[in-house]
Amino acid sequence: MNLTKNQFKEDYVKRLTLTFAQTTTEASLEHKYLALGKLIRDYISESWAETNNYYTKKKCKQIYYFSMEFLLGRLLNSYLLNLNIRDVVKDGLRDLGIDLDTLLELEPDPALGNGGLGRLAACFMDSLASLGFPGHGCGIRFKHGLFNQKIINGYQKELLNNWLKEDFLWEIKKPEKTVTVRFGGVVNLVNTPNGIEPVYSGCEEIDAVPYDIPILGSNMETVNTLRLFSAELPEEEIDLNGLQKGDYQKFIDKKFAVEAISQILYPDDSSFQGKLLRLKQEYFFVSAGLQTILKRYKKLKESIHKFSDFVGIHINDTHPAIAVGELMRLLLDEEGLDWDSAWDITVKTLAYTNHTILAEAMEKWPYDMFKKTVPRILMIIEEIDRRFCEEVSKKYEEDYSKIDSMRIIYNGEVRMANLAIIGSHSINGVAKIHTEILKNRELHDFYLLYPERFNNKTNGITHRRWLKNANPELYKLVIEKSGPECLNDTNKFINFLKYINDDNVLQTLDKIKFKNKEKVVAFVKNKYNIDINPFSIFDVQVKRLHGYKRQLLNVFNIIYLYNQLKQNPELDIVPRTFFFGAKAAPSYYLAKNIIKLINSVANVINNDPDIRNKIKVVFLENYGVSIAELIIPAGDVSEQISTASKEASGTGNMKFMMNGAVTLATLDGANVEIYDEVGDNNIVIFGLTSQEVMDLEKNRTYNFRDILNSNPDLQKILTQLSDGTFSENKEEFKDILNHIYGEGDPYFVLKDFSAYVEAQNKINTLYENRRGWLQMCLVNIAHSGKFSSDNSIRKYAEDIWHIKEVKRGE
Ligand code: 26M
Repeated sequence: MNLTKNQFKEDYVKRLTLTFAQTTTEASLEHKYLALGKLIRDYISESWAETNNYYTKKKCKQIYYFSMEFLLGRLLNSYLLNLNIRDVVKDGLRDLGIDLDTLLELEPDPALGNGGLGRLAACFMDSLASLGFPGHGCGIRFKHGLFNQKIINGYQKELLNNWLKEDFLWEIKKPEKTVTVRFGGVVNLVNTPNGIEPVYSGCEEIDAVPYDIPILGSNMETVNTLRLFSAELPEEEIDLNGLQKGDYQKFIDKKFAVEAISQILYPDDSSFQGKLLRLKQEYFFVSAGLQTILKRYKKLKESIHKFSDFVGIHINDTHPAIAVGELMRLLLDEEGLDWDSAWDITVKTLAYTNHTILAEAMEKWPYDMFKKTVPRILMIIEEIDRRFCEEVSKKYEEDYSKIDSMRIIYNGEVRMANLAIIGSHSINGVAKIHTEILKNRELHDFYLLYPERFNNKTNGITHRRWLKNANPELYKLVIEKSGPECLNDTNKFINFLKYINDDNVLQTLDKIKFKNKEKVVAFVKNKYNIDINPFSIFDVQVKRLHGYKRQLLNVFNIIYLYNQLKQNPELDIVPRTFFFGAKAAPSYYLAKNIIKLINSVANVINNDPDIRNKIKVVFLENYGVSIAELIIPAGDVSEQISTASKEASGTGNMKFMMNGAVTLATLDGANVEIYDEVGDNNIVIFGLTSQEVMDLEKNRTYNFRDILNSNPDLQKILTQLSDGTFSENKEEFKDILNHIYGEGDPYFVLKDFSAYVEAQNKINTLYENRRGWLQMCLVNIAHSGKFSSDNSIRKYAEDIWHIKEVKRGE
C-alpha cells in the first residue's frame, strides 16, 4: 500500500489516543503494540472484504485447506512486510521514540500446531494468498495451543499455553455465521414420500462459532481467510431460568463437555491414541467447514452437480478424512442426491495428502466408538466400504488379502487413511522418496488400483517468513545480487551462483551470519547465563523429539567428542556449539528421557574446565516458530539425521538451507532433493539408505550387539549412561538403555554411529577452509529457491485443484 511516514504517524497517534485516551509518551508498551496492531488491521480490512466479494462475483473456484493444525507464528511483521510498509512504520515509530522490534516481541505466538504438518499448512496459506489463489484454511480455534515447555532440572515440564489471555488482535468473531454440529443419538432410516430419510433422536447439538483471521498476500491485493471454529453450547440451552437444582449441575457439566471440543490441541504428532475427544474434534471442524462451504455455494445459484467445478477441499493428513463421510451425508440427506451422483461429486471435490508412513501414527477408530459418536456417518462409511469391496472383488475376484488390506472397516476399526484414499481423486506424498515408498510399499495395493490418483508434491517453505522476515539482511543481499526477478520467483535465487568467486559477497555472507550468531549469543546469555563463542560452529538440531529423528545419535557423538577431549585436553578441534530445541509428547517416555540426557550432558560439558569451552551444548526451551526465527538464521550446520525412510519430507532442512547452513543428513525425505540440487560437494551425507533400512527391517537381520562388540567408543558411551558420569541417579537413563538393549535399537542409532562421527569430522575439515565453506553456503542459498512453498502451491493448483491465479481488476 501507499503510505507516507507522515500519514502513518498521524494515523498511529490518532489510533493510540482514540483507543486508550493516552498520548504516545504516557502509553504503556502493551498499548503501543495494541494501537499499532489495530491500525494495521484497519489497513487490511478493506482488501479483505473486496477479495471475498470479488471471488463470489466472479464465481472463482475456491480451495479449502482442512487442517487440524495451523502453526502460524506471529503475524504483525508478516503483515507489515506484505503491505510493504515495514520501513515506513519503523521510521515513523522511531520519530515517536518507539522501537518497532520491541513492539513485535509483545505479540503472542499462536501455537496451534505440533510441528511440520501445522507449519506446512501455515506456509501454504501464505503462498496461496501471495500468489493470488482463492484458497482458505479451515480448522479449530483451540483455546489452548501446544503446551509451553519449561526445563526444570533437565526435565521437560508442560505448562498450559494460553495464547488468548489477551485478546488476539487478528481474529474476528462471526457469530451470525454459526452452524450446528450433531453428535451421537440414534438414527433410523424412515420411508417418506420423498424417499428414505434419516430420522435422528437423542443427539447432542453443538454450535460451531467461526473466528476469521485474514491471510494477507504479498501481492498487495489478495486477502484470504483462515476460519477457525470454536465449540459453544447453543443459545437456547443457556436459558438458566427455570432450571431445577439438579438441572443446574447438569447444565454446567454439559457446557463443560461441549466447550472441551475446542479446548486444547493434542500434543502428539507421532502416535495415534484413539481418544474420543479427538474424534469429536475432527468431526466438529469438518462438519462445520463443509456446512459453511455448502451454504456459500448455494448463493452462487449453480446446480449442485457442478459443485466440484467451484469448490476443492484438501485434507491435510487423515485428521479431516471424515470429510468423505460428511460430504456424502450432506449431499444425500440435505441435498437429496442419489448415491452415485453424491459419490461422484465427493471424489472429485476431495484430495488427500499423506504425511507419514509410521504405522503407530495411523488413525484407526474403534468401530463402536465411531458408531456411538457419529452414527449416520458410520452408516454411510459402511455403504462406501460395501461398494468398494464389491468393486475390488470384481477386479481381483477372490483375492481376499487385497480386499482386507484396502477396505475401510476391518478388524473392528475404521481406517481413516483407507477412507481418505477411496474418497479422493488425488493422493500425494510430500517428497519424492516418500511418494515412491507410498506407491511401492505402504499403499502399493491402492496404487495398483488407482495409479492415476497418486502424485508427489514436495513440501516447501515460504521465503517471506523464513528469509525476508527472519533474516532481512541476507534477503536484501540475495535480491540485490540476483536481481528483482527474484521477488516474484524464488527459482531466480539461482542467479546468486554468479557470485561464487566474489570475495565481497562471500565476506558479506560471513558478516551476516556472524551478526545472527551474536543475536543468539546475547539471547542465550540473557536467558540461561551460558557463555557461547560466536566463532564456534553453530550446529543445530531443532524439531520435535522423536526416536526416528535421532537426537540420540547427535548426543552420542557429543559424548564421544567429550570423551576424546577428556583423554586429550590438548586436542585441537574446531570449537562447536550444539543447539537442540525440541518438545516431547507428554506421554512419550523415551523422548523425555532423551531431553533429560541432552540437558545432563550439557550440564557436565559446559562446566568441565578440561573442555576449555571447545564444545558447548545448549537446549533452547520451548522451541516453536519464534525461536526458529532466531536460531535458523544463525545455523552453520543443519542436522537432518532421521533414520532413512522415516521422515516423510522435513521442512526445517529447507529453512536452514535458505539461510545459508550446510546440511548434514541421511538420504531421507526432502534431503534427497536438496542433495540432488546442490550436489555432493555442498552437503554432507552419511548412513544407511532407505532401501537398506527397509531391507534390514524386513529381514530382521540387524543385531545392535554386532556393532557394539566391535566399537569400544560406543561401549563406553552406553556404560556412561548408567555409571554416574551424567547423573548421580544410575537409573536416570533407563528408557534410553531399554530402547537399545530391550527394543534392539529400532532406529539404527548404533549402526549409523561411526558413519555419523566421520561425517562430523568432514564438517570440521570443510569449516576450516573458510572460503570454501562460505562458497558452500552460497550454493545452498542459491538453490533454496526451489523449495519455496510458492512452487509447491503452484503445482497443487495446477495438478490437483485446477485453479488459476486471480487478478482483481482483470
Ligand atoms: C494424530 C492423532 C492424534 C493426535 C495427534 C495426531 C497427529 C498430529 C500431528 C499426528 C501427526 C501430526 O503431524 C505429523 C507431521 O507433522 N508430519 C510431518 O509433516 C511434515 C509436513 O509434511 C513433514 O515435513 C514431516 O516429515 C512429517 O513428519
